[in-house]
Amino acid sequence: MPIDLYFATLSPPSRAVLMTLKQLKLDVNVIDVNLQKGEHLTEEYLKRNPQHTVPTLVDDGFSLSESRAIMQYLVSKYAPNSALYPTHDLKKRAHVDRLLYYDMSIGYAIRDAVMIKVMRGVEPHENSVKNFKNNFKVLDTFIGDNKYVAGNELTIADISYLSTLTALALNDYKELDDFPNVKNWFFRIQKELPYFDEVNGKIPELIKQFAASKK
Ligand SMILES: N[C@@H](CCC(=O)N[C@@H](CS)C(=O)NCC(=O)O)C(=O)O
Repeated sequence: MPIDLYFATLSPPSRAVLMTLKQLKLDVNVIDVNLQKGEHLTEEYLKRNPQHTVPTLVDDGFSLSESRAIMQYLVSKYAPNSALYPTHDLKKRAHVDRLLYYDMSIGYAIRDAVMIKVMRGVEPHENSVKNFKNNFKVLDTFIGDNKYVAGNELTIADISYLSTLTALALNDYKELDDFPNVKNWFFRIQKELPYFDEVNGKIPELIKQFAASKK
């Protein structure tokens, strides 16, 4: 039975899950959900995911939301203890988990300091800008000289952060200039992933179109 993924292209968490499925070379049935048309608010969708968010995964009748939980589930089930999510090594796994949680802070920081202009038409509050800088400074420190976010091997944390950071395409990634480790990692690692462009290649254009449509 193929895995169903309820998905929206502009949604970074949706793309993080799709990249994880591709990294694991799993067959997936991608179902586009049009959020503008409210397709995530139907009775049928809410039964699947009361949070009414994308992504939602349905695997063999098991329905799951929250992209990071989905990525953890997929690797734990289909590639247990792979470097991608080292399920049997408590400390390594805890470090990946920590980074996945921190990615949520990064996502909110981007939303409040960058996307707010597009979504609400207002300038970001100075505290949001400060918070953005503080969060990215921490991420820059986490990455340091590492090849990947969590160390020497690709993990689902890389995939999650890569996707989260694509929102910065809105301003051609100029915010990354102050965070050289993040910038270097972001542009280097995406080239290593053969599916990155297929999943994310159109985002810079789409995100700018979306911003223009909100003006
Ligand atoms: N923390 C969630 C966030 C999911 C989320 O907020 N998705 C947005 C699109 S990026 C969505 O579905 N919004 C519609 C809604 O909340 O009704 C995850 O990582 O899956």
